[in-house]
Amino acid sequence: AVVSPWWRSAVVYQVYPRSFADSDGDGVGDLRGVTAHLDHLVRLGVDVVWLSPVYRSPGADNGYDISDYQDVDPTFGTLEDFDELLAAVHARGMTLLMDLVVNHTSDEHPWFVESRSSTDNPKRDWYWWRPARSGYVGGAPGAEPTNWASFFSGPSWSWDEVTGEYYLHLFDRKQPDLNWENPQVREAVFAMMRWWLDRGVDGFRMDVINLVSKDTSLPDVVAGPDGLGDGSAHYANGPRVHEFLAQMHREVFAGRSGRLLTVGEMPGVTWQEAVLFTDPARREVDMVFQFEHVGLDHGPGGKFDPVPLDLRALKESFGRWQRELGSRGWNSLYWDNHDQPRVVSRFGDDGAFWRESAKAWASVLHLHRGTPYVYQGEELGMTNAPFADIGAMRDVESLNHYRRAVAQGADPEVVMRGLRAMGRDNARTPMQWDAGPHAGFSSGTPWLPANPNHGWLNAQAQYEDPDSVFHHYRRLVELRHTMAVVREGDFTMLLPQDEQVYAFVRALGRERVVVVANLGGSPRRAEVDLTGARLLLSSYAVAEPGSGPEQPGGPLLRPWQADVYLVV
Ligand code: TEU
Repeated sequence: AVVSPWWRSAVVYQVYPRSFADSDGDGVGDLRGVTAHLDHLVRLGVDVVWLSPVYRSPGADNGYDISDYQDVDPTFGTLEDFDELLAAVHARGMTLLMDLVVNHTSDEHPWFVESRSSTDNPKRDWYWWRPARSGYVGGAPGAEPTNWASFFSGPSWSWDEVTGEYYLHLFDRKQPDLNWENPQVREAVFAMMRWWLDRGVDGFRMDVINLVSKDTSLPDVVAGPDGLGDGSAHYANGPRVHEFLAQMHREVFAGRSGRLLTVGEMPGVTWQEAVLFTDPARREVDMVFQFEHVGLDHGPGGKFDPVPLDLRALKESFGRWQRELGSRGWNSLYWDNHDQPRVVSRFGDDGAFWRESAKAWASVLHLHRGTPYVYQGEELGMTNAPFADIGAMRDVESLNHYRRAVAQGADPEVVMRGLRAMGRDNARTPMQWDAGPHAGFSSGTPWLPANPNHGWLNAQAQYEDPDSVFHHYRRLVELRHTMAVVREGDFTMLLPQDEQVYAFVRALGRERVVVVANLGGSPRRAEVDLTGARLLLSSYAVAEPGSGPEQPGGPLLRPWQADVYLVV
């Protein structure tokens, strides 16, 4: 029999160090803070820690703009602090993934400083430099070499006075894209990766790694009213991306042993591409981290113009990924991360049914096939934060969007509504450890204020409450660790057309796990045959007559009732 890789039974916990725990009172989380709180992760039972970037960085995108890949930013500590954290993670039987941000660097990285210095600098070709469009004056509107919009608003090219050319940045202007066509760039990246693995890290979460191969002819795209369009057809899953990842595998990972893990974060990846990226025989990455489901509530005006989630669309999407990656590839499972609003606010009910809806979404996610990710605070049911106005926000994506939308005539209150619902700062407020000042995150003034609900929503309170969201997540992790059917079982979606019930079956041999979840605030009958089923886990502490498996026509589920059953 084929032995499945260790990570098929693993759960990943994402730490966003800036907001996790501050050990020195400067208001910013740090590595010693993470080390001091590892026992929280042990209690939860997770296996892998993914650490968002801690490298040296000017902080234009909270560390996703790196100026030195082989050092720790002083706000987070030192390399010695890092080594201590890594040893402490290993001592607890967990592994640690670094965040690998190599589609772009900071504009303050020495490579870019050199590259921008002259057109004949040896590193000129390490980035994407192009002259102004012919017939245009450099720097004038419309002179950009392509009309691709940046992910963070405005054009994806910035004019550089020094040499009179444009450079490409798919994200902020302080995040110039590396030119992976140049073999020296790839060698430099691979050498840096080997350096971290030699230091003892266990793998990488690879930031936007499917954007590294661009169509070198850089074609224009159909543009909107502002003259810019979505260029992703020419840089997402580009012509050489599989070749680059296979080379990375050979030069960085081949021949190494241990519990290694590689995760490709891939906006715009399709399941067809994902099969190629994660088919073990192709030796590219172990799993993809895809975006289809977190785009389903984006409206006609994009992510900051959200529409209500259509549950049938979510089931169609998740069902297709389950089916198509069934035997050949592997997917990540997530609702939250540092780029997404909090799931309980976004898709659940962070008021009356806060507890039940947080648990319901957790159960649905964790019992799919794939590797579940828990983003710090999600295991407590942390919610979106109340941002009074744009002045209270810090995220570059939100600030750029606000500035540009308002400059183009949008109503500031309407723009704020979109940002309050979807802005990334929602996920970046301090981790809520206890009911004390600043939620126990810092003795100083946090860089982003703690959510005022930390008085009742915090880890300390939840450890002591057996019915808490925290203990629900802990039980879900335990189910994955102890039940082969959760790890490996086949997946069948039930009731695909139901607008409020999410139900499915996992099957392995004679064992079946059935999940029946009412993802809405009104009672709902689920027409699922549960004869002989035994309840393993529910979003409600106490059963109610009629809502259980004994009902012949299926249970009448209470609002946000999500039950996990075992049938043997
Ligand atoms: O994000 C990649 C990405 O495509 C989106 O999640 C993006 O951040 C946003 O949602 C656009 O609307 C990764 C990182 O996770 C993110 O924090 C970085 O800002 C980005 O790459 C650039 O490094």
